[in-house]
Amino acid sequence: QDKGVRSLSLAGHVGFDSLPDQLVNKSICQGFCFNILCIGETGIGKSTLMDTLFNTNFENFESSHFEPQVKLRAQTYDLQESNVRLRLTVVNTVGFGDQMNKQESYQPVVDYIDRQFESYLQEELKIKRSLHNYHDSRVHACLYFISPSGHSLKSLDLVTMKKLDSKVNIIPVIAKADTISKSELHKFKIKIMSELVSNGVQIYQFPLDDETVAKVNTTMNGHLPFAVVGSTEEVSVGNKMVKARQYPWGVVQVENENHCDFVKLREMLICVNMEDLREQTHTRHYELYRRCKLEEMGFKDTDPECKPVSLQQTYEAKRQEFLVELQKREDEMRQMFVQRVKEKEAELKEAERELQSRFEQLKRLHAEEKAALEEKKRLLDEDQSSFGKRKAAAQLLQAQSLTANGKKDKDRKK
Ligand SMILES: Nc1nc2c(ncn2[C@@H]2O[C@H](COP(=O)(O)OP(=O)(O)OP(=O)(O)O)[C@@H](O)[C@H]2O)c(=O)[nH]1
Ligand SMILES: [Mg+2]
Repeated sequence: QDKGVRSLSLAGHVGFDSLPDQLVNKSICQGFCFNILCIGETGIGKSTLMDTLFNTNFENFESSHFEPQVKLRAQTYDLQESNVRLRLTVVNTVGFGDQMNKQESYQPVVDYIDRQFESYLQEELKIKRSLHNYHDSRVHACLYFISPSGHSLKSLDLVTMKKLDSKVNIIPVIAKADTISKSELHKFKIKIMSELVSNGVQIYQFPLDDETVAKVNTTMNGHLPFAVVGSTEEVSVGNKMVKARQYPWGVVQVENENHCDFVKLREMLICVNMEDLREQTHTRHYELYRRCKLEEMGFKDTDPECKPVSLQQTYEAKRQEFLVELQKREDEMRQMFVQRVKEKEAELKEAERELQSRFEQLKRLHAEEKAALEEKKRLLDEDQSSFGKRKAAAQLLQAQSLTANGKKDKDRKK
């Protein structure tokens, strides 16, 4: 008992003993929401079991074995039983186990579950939140359908359940349990449980903290995984019509506990532990997701010296950190810019120098060529003038010889 708090007895009726009833009325008024995820290979009996469990006909789409990747199909229904309204979402895997690669099978399932947590978290973080009329799509129960091989779990089963056990309440069921003999089934159940334990897979345990159901839950924990049979077909047994599967050699009654564990599953999933499944989803699985997500974003409850840190402080610290980082980046960019300008300048200078030297070289070449040409011209001029002189001398000589010959002729005639 708290210090400073005293217990008093009441002298007469006050009325707060109606609080539980107020709670019940409010809940009934609000209605309930429950989301089931069925994981299992194509054609293992997921849809049939859901129809059998809820005594209705959900829309069923048969899938092919040739889906390129696993998809999740979610459908939501409003159901009512007496005055209680239930918004039920059934999510089915489509094409699960038909992929070559195991990761391709389980990853879409993991992503789906995380997406539902994420959208709840986003709603919670809003300034104007409306969680009271928010459609909560977080998965409350995951029925994992094990194929009735009688042998052992497939590695895909183990890997998938291991990936999911911290995110969702896993309830393993052996599907189509009418296809396996009683003694084989017994051994198969033991084998499955020991494989789950040795691989550290945590499946959902029916809770024992509520005294009123502790006994039945303890017994039921010992019957896991439930071996189920689904059928919406009615067969007459004695003078009653019962859900059953009829074979040439006999009838398997769905709701007969000597035939299978269907009734146990319905009791545990719907009648006894639905609220616990909802609660565990919120307080365990969602809480873990939320914590990891907020820590990833840098929020903490305490500083390194274990003193409490408020959201405001964390925000301020983050903001400061961000500003410092921004300043650093800006400086870096400025420096880089200066460096680049310098480099470019040096490049340009180098190019200029190169051009200048090319120009000088060309000028020199040109001058040399010019000088050579001038020399040639001079030589030519010289040649020309000496030729002229020689020509004049020759003409003179010719003229002289002509006059001399003329004289001789005259002399001869004479
Ligand atoms: N023997 C036996 N057959 C079953 C059982 N449940 C369903 N089936 C049959 O298995 C076939 C497939 O059942 P569905 O319920 O459509 O299987 P599903 O897993 O929903 O299939 P997909 O949605 O296509 O992946 C049908 O022919 C059912 O009649 C069962 O408990 N035992
Ligand atoms: Mg189906």
